[in-house]
Amino acid sequence: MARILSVDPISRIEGHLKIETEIDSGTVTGARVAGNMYRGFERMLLGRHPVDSARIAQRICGVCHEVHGVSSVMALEEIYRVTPPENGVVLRDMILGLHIVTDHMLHFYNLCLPDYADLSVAATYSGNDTRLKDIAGWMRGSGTAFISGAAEGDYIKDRETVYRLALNYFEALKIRSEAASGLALLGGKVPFIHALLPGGITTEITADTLMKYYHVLEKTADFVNNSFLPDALEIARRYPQYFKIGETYNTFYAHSSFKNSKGNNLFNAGVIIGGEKRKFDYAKVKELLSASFYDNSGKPDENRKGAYSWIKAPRYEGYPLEVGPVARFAVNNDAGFKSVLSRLGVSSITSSTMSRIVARAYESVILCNYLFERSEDFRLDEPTIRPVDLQAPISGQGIGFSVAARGALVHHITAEKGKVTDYKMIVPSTWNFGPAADGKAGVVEKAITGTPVRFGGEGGSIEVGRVVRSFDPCTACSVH
Ligand code: NFE
Repeated sequence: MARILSVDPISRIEGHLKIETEIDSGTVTGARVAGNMYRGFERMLLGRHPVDSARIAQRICGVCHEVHGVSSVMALEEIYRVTPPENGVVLRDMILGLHIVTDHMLHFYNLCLPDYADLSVAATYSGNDTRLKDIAGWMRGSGTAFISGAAEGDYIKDRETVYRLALNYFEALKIRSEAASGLALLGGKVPFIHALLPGGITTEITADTLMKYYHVLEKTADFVNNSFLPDALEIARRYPQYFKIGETYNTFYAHSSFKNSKGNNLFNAGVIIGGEKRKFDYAKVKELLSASFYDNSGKPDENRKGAYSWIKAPRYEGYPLEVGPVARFAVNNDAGFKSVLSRLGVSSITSSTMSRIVARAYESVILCNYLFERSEDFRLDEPTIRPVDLQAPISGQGIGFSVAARGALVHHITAEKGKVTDYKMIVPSTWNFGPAADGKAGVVEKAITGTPVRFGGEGGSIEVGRVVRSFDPCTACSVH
């Protein structure tokens, strides 16, 4: 007989997400994913001067604030009809790229790794390594969830591996914090960069600033190459079954991003449906509301019949699409990622729990390489901004097609005489975590369905947790 397993809220993610699964004979036969909060940023921006949006919209999320600033500023630049000087674009790329790498590190080590490794084993360390002694002492003393409360499951427990992973868990936090100071040097502050304006970046960049950025980039790249990618590959080798678990519709969507000085993109835009690549056409995107707590005009309606989530359901010509690093690689049929997968015995870029985990680590490697090159394009004697009148009573429409760690991001601003009259964001986690619509399950709902469940008591099923967390959920963003 089928049983219902409900986890609310699911831990180690951003925001409040409820996962409800129906399990029959040890397999998930149906799933509902519900965003359980409302933010209202699109409504909050109405009536304000459009320039305010690049500051306010960053507050959507404490994890990926920069991305909302950049997308918003790109939309504003269309309204102002201004193109930033090359230095302004280089700085944005340097900010976005380093942010995405450290966001991927946070996901892998601090949010997702406890699904695979029993880090509490590190509490038993009794050797002479002072760093491990510190970690063991802290774990034994604090009674954290490392020691108790983890869901039942098939975890890595061999000491040497856990010791290494536990060290890297903490090292990742340190590197992320140093990288944040590198981002603050370029963006004025972190979180919530305030140097981002339509026309470029206001920060005064000196040779010293660039050296400091370069220094944190080197440290980050060193960690990514020598720890992050090897650790992600180790998890992939130990859990190969997860290349077959967590598959979505294999429909993908990505924007172009990270141009170099020769005008080539690291990632090109596109949509993949039925294995075919198509040109992305924004007019084909619709947010469906039948299972979301909004009325047909988009106003919040907590009593809507049939609704179960505060997340809307974006569709492209009716198709739910997966976004994120795997989507970026799939749309670009990326040879490097295919070669990484083939060394793991996987013959093509397809959606799965483990392909998402490996994609983030590999993307971090290529982003670091890109950032070394990109920072060379900065010219100390040239401007970083083409200033505009920030109080001008501007009118018009602008759309910022940008990139975030979790996928393609759109900020769409309509303004009339210096006031926002409509603000629409189509956000990565909305694509992945949106509910069912028109009889089609949402992307993550589809991924969870079919998951074999061996463990699954009161704390939830570790297998379902692995599938859900492989998308790096951000409910704060998804409900914006
Ligand atoms: Ni709040 Fe975000 C990213 C955006 S997720 S983390 O990456 O945009 O939708």
